[in-house]
Amino acid sequence: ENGIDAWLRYAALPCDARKAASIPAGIVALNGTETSPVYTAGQELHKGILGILHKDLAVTSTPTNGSSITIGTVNAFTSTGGALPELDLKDDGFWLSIKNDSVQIVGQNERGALYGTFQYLSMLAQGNFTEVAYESNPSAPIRWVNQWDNMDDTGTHGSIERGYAGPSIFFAEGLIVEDLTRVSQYARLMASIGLNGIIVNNVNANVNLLNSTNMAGLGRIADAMRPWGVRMGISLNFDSPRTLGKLTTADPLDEGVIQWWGDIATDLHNHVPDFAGVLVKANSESQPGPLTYNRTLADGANLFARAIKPHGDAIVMFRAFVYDNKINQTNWKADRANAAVDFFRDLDGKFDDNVVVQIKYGPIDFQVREPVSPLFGHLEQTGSVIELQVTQEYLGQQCHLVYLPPLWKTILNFDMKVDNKPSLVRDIVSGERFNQKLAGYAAVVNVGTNTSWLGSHLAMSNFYAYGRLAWEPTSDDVSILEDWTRLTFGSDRTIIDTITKMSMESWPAHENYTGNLGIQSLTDITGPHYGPKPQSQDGNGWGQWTRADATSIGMDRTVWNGTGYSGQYPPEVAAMYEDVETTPDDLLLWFHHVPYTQKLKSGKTVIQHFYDAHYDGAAVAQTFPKQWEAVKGLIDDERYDEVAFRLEYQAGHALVWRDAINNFYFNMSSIKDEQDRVGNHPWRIEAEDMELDGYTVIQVDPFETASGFH
Ligand code: BDP
Repeated sequence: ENGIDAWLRYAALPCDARKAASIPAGIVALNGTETSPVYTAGQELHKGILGILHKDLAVTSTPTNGSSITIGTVNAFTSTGGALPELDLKDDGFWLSIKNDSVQIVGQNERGALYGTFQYLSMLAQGNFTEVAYESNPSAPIRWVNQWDNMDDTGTHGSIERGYAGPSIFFAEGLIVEDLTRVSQYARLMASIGLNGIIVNNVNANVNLLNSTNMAGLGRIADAMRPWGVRMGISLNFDSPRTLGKLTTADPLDEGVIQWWGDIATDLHNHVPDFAGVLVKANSESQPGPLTYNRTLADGANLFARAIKPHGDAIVMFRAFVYDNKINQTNWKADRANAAVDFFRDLDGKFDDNVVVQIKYGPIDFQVREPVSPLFGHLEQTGSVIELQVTQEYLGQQCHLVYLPPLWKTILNFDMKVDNKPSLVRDIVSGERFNQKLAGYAAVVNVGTNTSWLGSHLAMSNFYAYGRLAWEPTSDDVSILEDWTRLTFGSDRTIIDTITKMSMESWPAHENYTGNLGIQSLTDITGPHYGPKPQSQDGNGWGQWTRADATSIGMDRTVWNGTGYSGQYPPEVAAMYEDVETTPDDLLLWFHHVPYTQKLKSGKTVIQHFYDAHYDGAAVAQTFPKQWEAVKGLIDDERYDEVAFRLEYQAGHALVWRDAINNFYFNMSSIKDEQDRVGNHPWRIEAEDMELDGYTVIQVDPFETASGFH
């Protein structure tokens, strides 16, 4: 059990359950073309039933009136004489009916039929044989993943920006790898959770992806993913006409540039006829963009939109993550969080109809706690896509267990109250609130060659849940987790209860021991984004800025006295954040600069809350290894040991976090912990008091994380 099949293991049900199960006699997939998703669905069903029930069903493409599982599109069903009820299916939606010895899996399109098949298989794998008859439609048309894979020119495999599971499954030595087995396995995982598109290369894009060898390689990637209904797109580098095309400019209004991108689009379309679209990061973190040529971001987006328009329904995902990392933070009014709305507010209505704006869930960057990006309330004439992050860049990089759906749901369920009308983020990104045809979800996933995909078995629950939530954002985060657990580790109640309890405790615990009250992940911001380094948050353009000094802490983002950020929300929400009294405690320091002695709604002071929360969070992490022991012997040793190792590490690292942050603020504020714990661990055996072989003493940065600080 090395994790390669993730939640698609199709492990055999117990013998009694297998014997009791009644299943139709054969499989009919109403498309015999090997590259079609319906064909794929038939093969997958065969494989799954063989694994789960040890039954070897024949697969044909000829319809039958006898006992069968029939898979196909609405059209294929009706044209072969199949009787269907009145259906109201959206693109990618499906109808699933299980009755006696007849199972019907009907997709609005081929992809939908495949999704319905995976749904059926998920039931079988969980030992669920109930009769059902229902329709299921995705909440939004765009449900994509973003890979941040590099095309490094050297080395055997491409590296992955913020990837923690080894090198790329797509690229090596500046080219697309020959063996795309892992790519098609990845597409299979995506399809099983309803994901329909992928951007394969880093947003910090390498122009060499567009050379002729790689164009052909892109065609091969698309071929590998197409049978799973996954469409491929790429990130583009705005400067390509200059750097690759040797033009003198990349100005989006220049005729030569327009022509150059038009040719590229034609070339792409020739290799990938069902090309999904392009993702563009422009004028951000030193990436080139239209602002360099005094053009608007909309001019930049429309350049690509017009280039791809003649070739099918491909789209431009233009990223709202545009900010100046050289911003001068000594200016009290400067605020990186303002950037997205500042840049995009006036552009609504200026984008072509095949452009969507991809917005990170918070205004900064995937922090452990952020308010919802106010930009979701500003784009009424352009579709919005929410960008989430499965790869745990700031949240322990898969060395810490952090189950993310509770965080995501906090964002998706937030009501922006645009025009005083209910405006939940999930209804904005479904396209419903502003009546947008194109809208949806993107998540930075960054799987690598490691057989566990993400480098950690438990982290895969986040990937699984991402797909499930993009399909249906009101789904319950615990039941998603329970499904995942049953499929990944088995149905034993102890396994389910253990994983559920730890996972549901994990985000609050992580927030507690890393940075609470909206002060964000106090990590090493200019370096690897790993481990505590609160002092790196201020004094540079990348940081989150805590404005901590000897007496007070927090960013004043009010309109009346601060950076004005709270005024970017619709009036009701803005009023809530503007006032320190109505700002929820968990975002207090995001919006307000207050004394360490400020009382919270709990009655505690800010500084005492810091101390207590860090102790509480670390204490929870201490219980994880012990909790995990409950599943020993109930799951395979290989995955048991790998998870145990990580949880043990997390327990230790949570202590490092706790003490580093607490010591840092104790030093800064000189306010003692009421319980006198901070800086006071008489029972601890310090490394320098021990005699150890084979170790050298090194300087640890930041010094608060080092042993012997006191
Ligand atoms: C930050 C990452 C950086 C990405 C950037 C982005 O640290 O590696 O390039 O976001 O999303 O989270 O463009």
